[in-house]
Amino acid sequence: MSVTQQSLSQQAIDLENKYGAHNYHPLPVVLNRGEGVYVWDVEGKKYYDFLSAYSAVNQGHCHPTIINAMMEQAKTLTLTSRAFHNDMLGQFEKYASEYFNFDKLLPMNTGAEAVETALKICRRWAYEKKGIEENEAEIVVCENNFHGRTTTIISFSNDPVARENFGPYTKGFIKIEYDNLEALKHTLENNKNVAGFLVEPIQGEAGVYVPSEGYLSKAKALCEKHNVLFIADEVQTGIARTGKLLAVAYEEVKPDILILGKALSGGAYPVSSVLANDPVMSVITPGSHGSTFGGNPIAAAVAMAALDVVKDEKLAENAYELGELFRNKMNDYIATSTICKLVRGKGLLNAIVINDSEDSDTAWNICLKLRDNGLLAKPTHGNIIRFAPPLVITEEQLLDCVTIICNTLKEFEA
Ligand code: IF1
Repeated sequence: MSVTQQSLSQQAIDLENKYGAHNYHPLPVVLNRGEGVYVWDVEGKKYYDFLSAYSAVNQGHCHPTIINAMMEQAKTLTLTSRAFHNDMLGQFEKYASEYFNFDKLLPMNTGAEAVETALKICRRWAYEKKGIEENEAEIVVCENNFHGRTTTIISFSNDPVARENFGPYTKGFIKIEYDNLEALKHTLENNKNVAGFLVEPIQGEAGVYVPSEGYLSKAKALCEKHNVLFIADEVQTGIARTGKLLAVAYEEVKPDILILGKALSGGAYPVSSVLANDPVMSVITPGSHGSTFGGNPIAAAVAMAALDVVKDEKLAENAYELGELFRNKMNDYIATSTICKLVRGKGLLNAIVINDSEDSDTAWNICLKLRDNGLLAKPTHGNIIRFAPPLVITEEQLLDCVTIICNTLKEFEA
């Protein structure tokens, strides 16, 4: 890398540092192009993307089907607001409702907005259908959850970095241990005001924490018994990421409320949605909820194309098979490794645990070396590295990536 080339990246980083709020600590790499599983930096170096914009780019960067749908729609009609109808929204609502097998869909833009929407639907349902007294509804959530950044959502986070000095916090949430059915059972039996249980089928931010087999289906059964809505946040796990269209499908669970975002647009545009059947969705009435951009024609066109790609290219099947292969290969390496002790995940949502303290910078340094070796990944919670490539990755590419990862880890072996 020459001095002038190096300064291209540095210039971009300096610009962000000077004029942007410092709400992130990105890996020092500046990207300006993406295609499929690859991204390129401003110096022209090519990388495998093993983050996929936190699982938004499941369909691969700049998928032509999605980009064409977006461009065609952008030339025709971009935004009407919901004050008027547009001819795309209904098509998208029908398409996605049938695709995920629900009666109705409510479109929003970001994951956090969709989570907020689900919480509002759940509370209304509690008062209008379940008969909970006004303002008394409680929603059960899990420790180490990640559902977004709004003031209400961080109110039930237990990440001090995400919460500190953003109070006062919203009331009405009960936090229980994740993957603990006894805790859920106890909470439901002792609180008559519980309206819903909000859960990630795999905890992403917590470090790709996969719950015990049977947890989701038994939690769903407990919710049914106590007339409590099971709300699945599949913003990160959904749309084929974990090897099935939805992660809850592994346990044949049908959520009462399903939250989707990220890959619903293939990363091309902010599109999120909440899906539910009529008895739940009917609590939403004109004026009670909305969004200027939610359900706009571009979002509708993009999301239908993005979901088409998932089916046409069998991305769930690919994620399932290559996920197995990835964990097998990593386990082969781990058998004789001291730096890495564990790989876990489902489909192509995986993480390795680095054998060092949570506050060590080893995982960060490994990610810097991975970058130098042509693969981009990001640590989560100090010593965990998440590996989530676009689901369009081929077996040959995946094996190439396993080689990069193992060769990089070798440099850190004691
Ligand atoms: C950030 C993590 C991923 C999510 C689930 C809702 C949302 C998210 C399960 C909100 C968002 C993101 C946002 C991103 C980091 C990131 C993340 F590391 F924090 F956990 F993906 F792994 N539900 N997840 O994972 O969606 O409003 O962002 O569209 O920096 O906040 P959003």
